[in-house]
Amino acid sequence: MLYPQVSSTRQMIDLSGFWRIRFDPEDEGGFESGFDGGEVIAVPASWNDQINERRDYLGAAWYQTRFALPWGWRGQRIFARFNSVNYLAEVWLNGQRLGAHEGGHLPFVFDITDRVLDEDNLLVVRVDGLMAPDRVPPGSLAGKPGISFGRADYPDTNFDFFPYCGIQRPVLLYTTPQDAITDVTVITDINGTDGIVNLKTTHSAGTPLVTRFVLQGHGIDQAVESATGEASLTVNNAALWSPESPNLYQLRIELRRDGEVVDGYSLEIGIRTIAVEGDRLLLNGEPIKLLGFGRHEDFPVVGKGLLPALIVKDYGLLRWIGANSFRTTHYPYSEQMVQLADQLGYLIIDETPAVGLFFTEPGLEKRNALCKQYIRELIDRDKNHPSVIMWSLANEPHTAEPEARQTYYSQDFTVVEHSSRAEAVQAFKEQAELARALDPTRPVTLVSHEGATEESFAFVDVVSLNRYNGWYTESGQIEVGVQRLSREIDLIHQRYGKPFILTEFGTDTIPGHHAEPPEMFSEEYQVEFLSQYIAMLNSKPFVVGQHIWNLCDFKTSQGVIRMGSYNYKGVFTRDRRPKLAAHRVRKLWRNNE
Ligand code: BDP
Repeated sequence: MLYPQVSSTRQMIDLSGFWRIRFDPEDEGGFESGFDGGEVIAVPASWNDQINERRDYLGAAWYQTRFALPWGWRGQRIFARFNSVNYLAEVWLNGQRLGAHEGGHLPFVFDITDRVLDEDNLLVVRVDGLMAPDRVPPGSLAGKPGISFGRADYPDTNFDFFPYCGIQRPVLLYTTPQDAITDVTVITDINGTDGIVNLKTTHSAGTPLVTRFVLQGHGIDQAVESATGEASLTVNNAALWSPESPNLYQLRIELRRDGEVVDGYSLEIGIRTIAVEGDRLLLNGEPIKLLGFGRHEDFPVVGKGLLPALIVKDYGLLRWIGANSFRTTHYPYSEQMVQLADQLGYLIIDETPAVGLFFTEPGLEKRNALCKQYIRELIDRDKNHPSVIMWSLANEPHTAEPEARQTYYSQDFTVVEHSSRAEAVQAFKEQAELARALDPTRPVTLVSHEGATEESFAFVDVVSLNRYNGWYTESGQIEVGVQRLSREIDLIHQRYGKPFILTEFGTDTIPGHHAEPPEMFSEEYQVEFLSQYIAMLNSKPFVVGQHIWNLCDFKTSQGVIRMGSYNYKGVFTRDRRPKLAAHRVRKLWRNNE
C-alpha cells in the first residue's frame, strides 16, 4: 500500500481539524446521512481525554465532517484514506455506504471517485470502540480464571494500556491518475560492495505500459526501463543503510505511455540485508545487537492521536540514551514514525495489534482470521522500510496448558511435552507461514511470556520473551530474580538454538521516590534492576536484543496495581523527563562515553 503523496500527477489534502461527534451508547444508529449538533472533536486524537464525560466510553460514536472537492481533481481517481480508526469503522459519503474496516492502527482506503460531489460533501464515520471476545485484541473476558491478569480493571481490558479509541490518525483525500502505479515492492541485497535493488510495481492500466525506475543519491543516478514492471538495479559501492549510517536513495518510478509520463511515485529506499544465521541476527552480514525499548503511542489529551512533535521528541530521547531500536508494542505505530526511523536510523520490530490472545474462549475462528488480516495489512503497509527488520506476530498470547505452566515453574523450567494448547500451535504455525510467504526477506518473531514451554517458538526465527523477575516474581530480590532468569534463558536457548531477545523487563518507578538500600518503586530500584539485567544479557552472545519496558510512563485502565492509572515502568516520565535510570542506561549503552 502506497502512502499518498503530492506530485505532478498526484494530489492530497488532510481532513485533520475540528469534526463533530455524536455518541450513541444505545447503538440506535440512523446517522448515516449525518446529524445536527453533536459535540466538537479534534481529529486526529482519541476521544477519551478530550471529552471528560466520555473518558471510559468505548461504545459507538458517529463522526462527521464536510469538505469540497479541491479544484482540478475531477477527472482523476479519488480516494479517502483512514490512517487509523480504533477499533471498528464504518464509513458513508453523502449517505452512501463506502465500507467498513475492523482493527485499529492499520490504514484502509475507499475509492470515492463516483460518489464525491464538487461541493459540500458529508463524510460520516461510525466508530465502535467496544471490547469483545471475538475482536483482536480480545476484550471483555474478565472474571474467567487466568484472564484479565486475574483481576478486573476498568475499563475491562486484558492488556494494561488505556483502550483509547476514535479517529487517531489523519484522514486523507488523495488522487491518482486513471492509469496509476498501485503498488511497489523493493527488495535489496548485497553482493560484495555492490547493492542490488530488486523492484516490482503494479499499475491499474488495462494495457501494458513501460515502467521507468530512476535511482539517485550518494553519487549515483541510474535508470532502467521495464515492460513488465519488474527490474533489478546494481549499485556499485553502495552506501548501505544501518543505524550508524542511515543512507537512503531516492527512487522515482514512472509509468510511461509512448514516452509520456502518466504517473510518478517517489520513495526513499535503503539498501540493507537482515538475516538470521544460527543464533545470531545479521544486519548487512554483521552481527547486530538491539538496544532499545517498548513504547506506547500515548500522551495527555490526545491519547493515541498522532502528535508529530512527540515523535521528534521520542527519537531525541532514543538518540540521547543510546538506543538503536524499538518494538511497536502492542500495535503498528504511525507511518510517520516508521518513515522517520528510515531517515534517523532505527531498527523496528514491527508488531501486529494481536496482544493478549486467548485460544479456548469463544470467537477463536474470527480472532485467527483477524490476526491474518493484520499480518497482511502490516506487511503491505511497511514492507519497503529499511528500518523494519522483523515482524512480531503477537505479544504475550495465552498459549500454555495451565498444568504445563505450573510444572514448568515449580520444577525450575523443566520443559514438559505438549506444553502449548493445540489451537495456539496451529494458529501461530499458519501465521508464521503467512508472514514468510508475504515477505521472505525478514525474520519473524513471537513475543511470549510462557518461556521454554512455548511450542510456537519452533515456527519463528527469533525467540522473544518478556520477563519481570525481581518485580512481579522474586519481588524485592533483584539478584535472585536475575539469576533465575539467566538459567531460564539458557534453557530456552538449549531447546531452540535461536537468537534471543528479552523484549520486556522493567520496574514501576515513581519519579522522586528514593530508597537506600533500593526498594521497589524507588528510582534506585529501577537503576539496580536495569543494571543487573543488562549485565546478565550482555554476557550471553546469543542474546541479540534487550528492550526495556518502557520508554515512558503511560496511561492504563484503573486497577489495583496501577497507581493513578499509570504504568510507571518508563525510564522517562509521561512528559518525557528522565528518571535516574535513564542516566544509568545511557552510561551502560553508550559505554561510559
Ligand atoms: C507485560 C505486557 C505489557 C505490560 C507489562 C507490565 O506485555 O503490556 O505493560 O507486562 O505489566 O506483560 O508492565
